[in-house]
Amino acid sequence: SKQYPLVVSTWPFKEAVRAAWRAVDGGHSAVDAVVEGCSACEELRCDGTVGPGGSPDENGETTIDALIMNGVTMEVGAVAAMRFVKDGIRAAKLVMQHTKHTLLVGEKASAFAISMGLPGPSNLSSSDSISKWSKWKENNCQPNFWKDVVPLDSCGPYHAKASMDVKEGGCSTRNLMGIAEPRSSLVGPHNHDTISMAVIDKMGHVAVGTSTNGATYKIPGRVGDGPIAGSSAYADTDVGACGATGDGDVMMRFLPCYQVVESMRLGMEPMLAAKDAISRIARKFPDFVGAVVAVNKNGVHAGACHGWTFEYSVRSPVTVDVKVFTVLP
Ligand code: SD4
Repeated sequence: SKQYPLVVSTWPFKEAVRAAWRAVDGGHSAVDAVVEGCSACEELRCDGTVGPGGSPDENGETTIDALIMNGVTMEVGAVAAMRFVKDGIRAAKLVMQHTKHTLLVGEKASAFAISMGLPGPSNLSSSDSISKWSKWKENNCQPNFWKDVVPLDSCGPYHAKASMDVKEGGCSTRNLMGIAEPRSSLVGPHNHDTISMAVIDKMGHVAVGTSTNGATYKIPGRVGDGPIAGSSAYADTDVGACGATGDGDVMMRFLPCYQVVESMRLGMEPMLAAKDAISRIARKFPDFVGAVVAVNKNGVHAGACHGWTFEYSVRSPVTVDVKVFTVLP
């Protein structure tokens, strides 16, 4: 039997699910409901890792990765490492709606978003992100994302690698435009919680979206799985949808959400498809931390995870308010 409209989201992001539910239950499209849901998380700064003021990079800056996908048309819009604009999912939607591109990055993504009417430029740092970053620096910037580069000084290894980084007093460098920017030392760990949301609307149309600050203390310029279609999310109205969260650097090598949807297309139940996608990654990277939530076009859902306990949220005609499901590794 069909159980939609339906909203499924990574983590217990109940307010976000409620916002998407209000939209889809009110007759709005799956795409619009995804925008409402993810943008609620951005405004609430879910877990301090979505929207403004979340997970700082190793320079202390918060940036945004976001994606939206329409499972009817297979159109995708995404922004990566977007600076100075807080509305990630809305920026992704503008890319999908108004351009023939799929992915815009960095300050050019910010300029696009602002030119299309989103607020900005604004500082995405908060007192939380600044104090988190300061503590991390006091703790010698451990853990970090470097494999084998040794810091030459307190400003980190970039200076040994990139001669265009002109060091200034007080740990700052000049960017490629010759503008001074602050520069910290080393890099960071696995502290992440992404909203990845799937919606089936009353027409049975499927859409997905993702919004995240990416990995905490990432190397500036790092783009995770968030804005990559098939990795953090994927949707095909003929089959279903998938959302992912976790160690994006590893997960994006496997396109787990594409894998989930394609497995379901071949007849796998959501549970098996989710477990299979996770185990493909775990076989190569036994230490990775991550999860996927799968939903088929009838609204049957399941999660799978590795390295942590995962929770996902569901609202459908058969749930009372938002129901949170716990998935053990
Ligand atoms: C990333 N996948 O940028 C994101 C972070 C995340 O749960 O999902 N955290 O790697």
